[in-house]
Amino acid sequence: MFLRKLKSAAAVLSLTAIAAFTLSGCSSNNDSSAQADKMVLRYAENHDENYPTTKAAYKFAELVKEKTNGRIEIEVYHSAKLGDEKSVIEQVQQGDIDFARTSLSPLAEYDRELNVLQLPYLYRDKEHMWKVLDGEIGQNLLNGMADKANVVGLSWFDSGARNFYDSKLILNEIEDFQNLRIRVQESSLMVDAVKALGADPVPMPYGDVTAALEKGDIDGAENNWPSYESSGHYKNARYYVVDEHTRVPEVQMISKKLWDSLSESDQQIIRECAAESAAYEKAEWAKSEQEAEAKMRSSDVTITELTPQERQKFQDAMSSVYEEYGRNMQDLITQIKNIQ
Ligand code: GTR
Repeated sequence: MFLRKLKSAAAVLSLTAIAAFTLSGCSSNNDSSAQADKMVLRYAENHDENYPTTKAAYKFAELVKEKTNGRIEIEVYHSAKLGDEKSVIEQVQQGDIDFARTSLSPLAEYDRELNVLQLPYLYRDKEHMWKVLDGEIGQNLLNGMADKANVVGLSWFDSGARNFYDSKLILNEIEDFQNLRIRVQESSLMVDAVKALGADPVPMPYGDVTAALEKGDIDGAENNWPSYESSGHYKNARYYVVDEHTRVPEVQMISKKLWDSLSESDQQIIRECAAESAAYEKAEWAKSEQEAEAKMRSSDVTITELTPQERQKFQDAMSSVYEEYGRNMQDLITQIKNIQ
């Protein structure tokens, strides 16, 4: 009910912004029409205000405001104030929310090809992932979102590598996962990946995980260092295994409705600012990843590493995921793996 109210309020706001823009046109630059051209747009982010992706959202808003002389103003709603990721994606698709940053994982439910970028153990390391994202493959997949996911992809953000953690036992080997209730993102690929390890996947929104861990409704979850730390998951799930099973890029996006209504020069500005904010996020990410890891290592969280033999077993267990999600994308997967 609340969400519905929120959605309709959002729709009214966005439509007002678009209407104000459309009615007044965009070619005149005298003061009164610059005022009439003014757009106030909304950007959804699900982390708190100090998280690197949120800082990048603020940077993006600041750059857009600067480059349009204050004509386009973007308000950042962090901490999932506009809803969880799945609902935010749907609101962006409907044009009720103007901009968002979400994980690629839930977005891939609408554009299945994106799953290729989050296949377990796909990249050798961070540099490898960035070569893929910054190259032709990353650009094509970003461009493909407009038709397939009905949102316009603007840029990729870093989100490091994801690791498992739980509250029951130290995770050293694949056998430890048998029947563990592990929360996953609302992503069919992640559901199947966790099943392939012998665990019991529980998809749920990010914002519900802390309470579910506290209540013992789930035994564990998986995420990168900054999310593990900033969400407080570590307070209940004190066993963390550095298995780096996936690297899931974040996506900065704009609603297609809004995009199609913008002038070419505004589109150009938005693209430039998205690229600039992505470079900023990458730097903020690197700092925050190091800090969160150091903080966790100096806390009483028990951190284990996988032996190379065990890592190989995890990788082998993912063959069913590759069969299902890599179907018809064999060439693309090979191309990705071959990028040096
Ligand atoms: C984080 C990501 C969030 C959300 C979360 C999750 O790493 O930044 O947007 O997807 O993971 O696990 O739901």
